[in-house]
Amino acid sequence: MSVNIKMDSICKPTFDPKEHQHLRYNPLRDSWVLVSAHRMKRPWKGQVEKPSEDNIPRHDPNNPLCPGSVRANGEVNPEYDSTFMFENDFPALQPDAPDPGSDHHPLFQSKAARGICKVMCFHPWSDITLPLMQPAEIRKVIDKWADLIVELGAAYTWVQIFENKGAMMGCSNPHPHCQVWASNFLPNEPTLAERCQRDFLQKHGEPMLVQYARMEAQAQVRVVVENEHWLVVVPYWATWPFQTLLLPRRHVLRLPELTAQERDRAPTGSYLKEDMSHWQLHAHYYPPLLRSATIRKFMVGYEMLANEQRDLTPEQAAEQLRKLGEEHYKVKKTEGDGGMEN
Ligand code: H2U
Repeated sequence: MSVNIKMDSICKPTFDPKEHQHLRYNPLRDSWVLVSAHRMKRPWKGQVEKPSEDNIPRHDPNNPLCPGSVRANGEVNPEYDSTFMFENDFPALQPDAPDPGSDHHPLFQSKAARGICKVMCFHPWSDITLPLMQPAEIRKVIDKWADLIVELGAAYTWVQIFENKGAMMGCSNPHPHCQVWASNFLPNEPTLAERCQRDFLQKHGEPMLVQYARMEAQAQVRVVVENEHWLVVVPYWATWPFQTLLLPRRHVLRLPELTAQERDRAPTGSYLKEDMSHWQLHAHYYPPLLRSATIRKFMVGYEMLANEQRDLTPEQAAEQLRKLGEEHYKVKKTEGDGGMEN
């Protein structure tokens, strides 16, 4: 017997998350992700993306999101000098779609989906993105988001604010903008996050993401950047290699509750009418990258058919992101010629 124990301890190396695959639990989705960091060692023979476009004109009269341009529906945009919002001319959700009725076979169910889709331009220039905008300009965007949550949240169950950024992620237009889709139903992801956070509060007596932010702030292993009010971490359960989660340090249900100071750096939000003390405002960032700005992560065979999987640990990703520093890559590039005119 004693020989066997000895053999065991000789043969089995101690667990190292960077070397040994393991599963991690995502408490917001009640699902597991397979972490196999040793796969980063494999040589890359796959697709290499083109670097993102650098020569975007500041103003293009043919771009329907620019000030003064004509949009697809024939309307002319005002000569806006800050944010600008309009109803999406190709909305996925409309307020008045007819009800398909509810008398359906269990295998062929459908129900009414109603809502509204808006597009919000962040800035009059096409060659700028949120990280390159001035804090006062970003603050206007955040205030507008908070107003939208109040306005649309009064009529709709869920208001989703999102930015599809870059051609790699299907963004149809380089002009800095986000979309806002408000729906009369709770979409799948918020439904999961809602149930998981409600259950967590019941079981553990504290909102999940409030406890999580505190523990990550203490551990300082997955924190990418933090300030007095906010924390950005690569979540313990991240699926995308460089996925990050933005969390307030205090308990905040919704975007409109943020103080002026907090709004100087804040994300999107949620709006539900019932008791939501289990909920915590948070924003997800899902860069589609695997190893660098030009090698992307494809969610394919195993991820589609079996389980989400990642190739480096969240701790390694956080370390890489921390090392990048705060200077925007475009500012670095143009340092020689005076940096971005902004
Ligand atoms: P994306 O780049 O994330 O696709 O967003 C641009 C949105 O702008 C897109 O949803 C809308 C598209 O429908 N749009 C208009 O509503 N009118 C236009 O004239 C051009 C684009």
